[in-house]
Amino acid sequence: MNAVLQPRDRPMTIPTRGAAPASAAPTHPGPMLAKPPAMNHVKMYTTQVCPYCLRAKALLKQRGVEQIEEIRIDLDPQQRDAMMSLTGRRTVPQIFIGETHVGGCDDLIALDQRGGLKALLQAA
Ligand SMILES: N[C@@H](CCC(=O)N[C@@H](CS)C(=O)NCC(=O)O)C(=O)O
Repeated sequence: MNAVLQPRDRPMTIPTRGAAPASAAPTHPGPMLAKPPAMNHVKMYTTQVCPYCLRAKALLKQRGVEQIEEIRIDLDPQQRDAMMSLTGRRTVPQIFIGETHVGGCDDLIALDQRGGLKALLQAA
């Protein structure tokens, strides 16, 4: 029995190294370009001269917070009253992350040390 050799019906393609065609480019950004997760809004009642406020802001910045809504109660007595009725406290800073009243600088540091700050900063 003779074997019948069939001609190839289409040219054989040989994979080559080098640049992939543009159509093969990925349509999603790589991990380096991925958007960071959204963060909860941070609001802080402060005064101009306040080492605890500076400490709290520095810690929040270290944890990735880029924007803090700062309410200067030394410039606005009505905001001081609002802060006291919202928090029951008279010292600054008073820090809110999203809807949560964290408290002052010591409370923020304690929350961070028990591992809760990052989670609270992550928007739901
Ligand atoms: N333990 C508080 C201390 C805050 C504090 O003493 N803040 C000062 C300003 S740096 C303040 O508000 N002093 C005014 C007062 O005691 O009435 C914290 O960690 O936030």
